[in-house]
Amino acid sequence: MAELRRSVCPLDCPDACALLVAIENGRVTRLRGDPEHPVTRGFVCEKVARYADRQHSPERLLYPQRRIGRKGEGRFERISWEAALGEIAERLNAVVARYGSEAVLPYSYAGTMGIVQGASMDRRFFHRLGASRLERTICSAAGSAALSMTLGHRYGLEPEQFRHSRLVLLWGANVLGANVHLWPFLVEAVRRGAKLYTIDPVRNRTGRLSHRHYFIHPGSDAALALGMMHVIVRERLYDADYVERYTEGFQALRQRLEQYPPTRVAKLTGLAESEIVELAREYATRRPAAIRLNYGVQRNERGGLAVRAISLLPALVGAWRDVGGGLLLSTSGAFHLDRAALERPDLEQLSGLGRPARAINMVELGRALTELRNPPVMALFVYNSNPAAVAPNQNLVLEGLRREDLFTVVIEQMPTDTAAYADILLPATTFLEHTDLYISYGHYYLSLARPVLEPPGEAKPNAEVFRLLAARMGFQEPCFRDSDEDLVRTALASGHPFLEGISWDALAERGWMRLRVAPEGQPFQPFAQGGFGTASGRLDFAPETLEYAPPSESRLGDAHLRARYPLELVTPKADSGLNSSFGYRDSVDRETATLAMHEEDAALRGIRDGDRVRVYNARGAVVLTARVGRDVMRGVVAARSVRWLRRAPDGRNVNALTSDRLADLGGGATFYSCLVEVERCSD
Ligand SMILES: Nc1nc2c(c(=O)[nH]1)N[C@H]1C(S)=C(S)[C@@H](COP(=O)(O)OP(=O)(O)OC[C@H]3O[C@@H](n4cnc5c(=O)[nH]c(N)nc54)[C@H](O)[C@@H]3O)O[C@H]1N2
Ligand SMILES: Nc1nc2c(c(=O)[nH]1)N[C@H]1C(S)=C(S)[C@@H](COP(=O)(O)OP(=O)(O)OC[C@H]3O[C@@H](n4cnc5c(=O)[nH]c(N)nc54)[C@H](O)[C@@H]3O)O[C@H]1N2
Ligand SMILES: [Mo]
Repeated sequence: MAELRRSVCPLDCPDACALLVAIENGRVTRLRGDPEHPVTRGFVCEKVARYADRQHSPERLLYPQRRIGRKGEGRFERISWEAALGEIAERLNAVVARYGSEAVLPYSYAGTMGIVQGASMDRRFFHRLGASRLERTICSAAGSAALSMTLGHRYGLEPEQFRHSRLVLLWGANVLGANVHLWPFLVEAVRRGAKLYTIDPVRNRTGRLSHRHYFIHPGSDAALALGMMHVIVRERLYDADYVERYTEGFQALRQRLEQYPPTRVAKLTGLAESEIVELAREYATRRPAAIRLNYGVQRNERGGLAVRAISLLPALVGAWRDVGGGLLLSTSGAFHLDRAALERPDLEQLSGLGRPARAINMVELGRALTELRNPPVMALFVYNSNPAAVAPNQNLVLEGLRREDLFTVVIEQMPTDTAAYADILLPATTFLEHTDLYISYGHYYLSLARPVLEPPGEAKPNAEVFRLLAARMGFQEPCFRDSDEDLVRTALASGHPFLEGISWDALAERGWMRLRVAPEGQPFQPFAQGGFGTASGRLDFAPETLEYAPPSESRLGDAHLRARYPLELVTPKADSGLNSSFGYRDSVDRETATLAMHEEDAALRGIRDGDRVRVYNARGAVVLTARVGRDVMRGVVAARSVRWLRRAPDGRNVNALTSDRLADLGGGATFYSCLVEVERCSD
């Protein structure tokens, strides 16, 4: 008889689903969505429904191992936890003694979204050690910074309220692929007469199901938003009352907008003039109007500005007033956990460094490993991430990982491309085997998951690994003895009103709870009456910052570069994958092995559908299979990410092409500002 247990999907996805897991004889037999959860609504995506293949995979890492082959080769011998921890402590001590504590670099991202296994004991450990601090910028940094500047809060329209919208702009948002639990609300809205428009350089499944698709050149969204504002102001379609009451800088904005007439914006974005005008009119007059903005728009050199400009639109037209109006990029800023108590940055004072540790931007990992001095990075500690596959400028990253004098520890569940470079490889538990607390960046529910299975072999939760290591390093502070439950209780004790009534006990009983963002049963309307989190409480149009220029790496950018590499490459998320987490599956490998090309661009190069093509630029090259058609705009090529290197015949994925240049805000990544050329493979 199968037993049904509660859990929570830990993956890096806005949906943070509440799960019901059927278990029989210690194995997962079925995994489905909690029908009572207002956003999960009883279903899970296809990739998680199949999670048992990962949970019970014969490839799972079960024991600590020591490298015996060359770096990258993936040959290891089994060792005990005792030996592994002893060796790590010894090597870390040696590095610290010779080079100083900043020669140690942690590298982690969102393999799990859980705060216990993702950002608690690990952070304490590295702060206490005085390691270099990692700036976790690879995904959303530019957009987050922009949202903080503009709205002052990193949250927005509640997903459940999209059902009341009458116009929804899906702006750089592949909802069906990467945020599927918003879809039922959109379907409901459409049934009531809503229009659904997509704005994207790629027409994906979501675009094909929308009423209208606007192709836009990567990195030009700020120009489109400014062009729409130009039309809205010129035609007096803005909400003068909202603007007057809750914003500032409008008069200067008017002047700034004169620079963005539709004629100019059409050239910058690739939309037709008439499309810009119509879109602006419709956006300003159909109410409620919602924008689902996703991080696709900000993974480029002008990504910060794009999010800044787009997030001004709802204030200009007063969309925040309506239930079902406004904008959603992220909800994560509403989860006011006590991060300082969890991560204890104050422990750095005990490290002997005598000043704040230096910060290293994770986007620049390749440079950090190959160019950084005083001190160089001599020990790298990777967990919850797979940088060999996901980080940009891959050839430089791999060069760094190959360094013989670099001591690398990787904590992993699976034999990833990064794991193959480890000196010591440690086995991690999955979300079904450990405790964690989960926030969401797509809704307002907080969830707790307890273990539902025993860990296989000798796998351990990240927090436990860092507890053991802290003891080995002689860190005496009591905080290194906190249990996972202690950590969750600490996180919840911030005293913020949104967390009122949410406790370990309540969560342990129910599994998930809505934040107290609004009274029960009532919609959360964050900015209906202003209430922006800015210093003045008003939204500042700050027009002096709204100066758009095309990305240097784009068809209108650096002339020398675009002459050699005329095509703009975007590498958005695979529908079947989750970054590189399911890269072992054939379905993911197939989806990430193709390059979508416009038929005219293909014809110019003698490329036909199904041809093997070499995509290249000055940073590297990768071989993919061409899919020729009209799903991307002319001048743009698109490949889904992220493929496992060891499954690719040439041992590289699209990140061999992508740039480690930083975005205009927040030190964000610019994966989608990437010029390439494509040629047919000769054989
Ligand atoms: N199935 C699946 N789901 C996922 C993930 C996954 O890998 N697979 N990854 C998760 C992660 S890490 C994240 S951050 C989230 C959010 O993920 P997002 O960042 O929103 O997803 P992407 O697919 O990268 O980008 C969304 C869309 O933006 C488009 N785009 C790219 N450049 C531009 C541009 O300059 N302008 C405009 N308008 N559009 C552009 C892409 O073509 C794509 O359709 O999704 C999560 N969910
Ligand atoms: N070309 C291109 N590159 C991209 C992107 C893109 O759109 N295009 N997207 C970027 C974005 S948005 C993101 S967020 C990053 C994602 O980059 P990462 O956060 O590195 O995501 P994953 O590739 O899914 O790797 C997560 C790893 O963590 C492991 N893991 C999961 N749970 C645990 C755990 O509890 N403990 C330990 N120790 N390990 C665990 C998984 O097995 C997996 O190998 O990739 C970026 N890279
Ligand atoms: Mo991400």
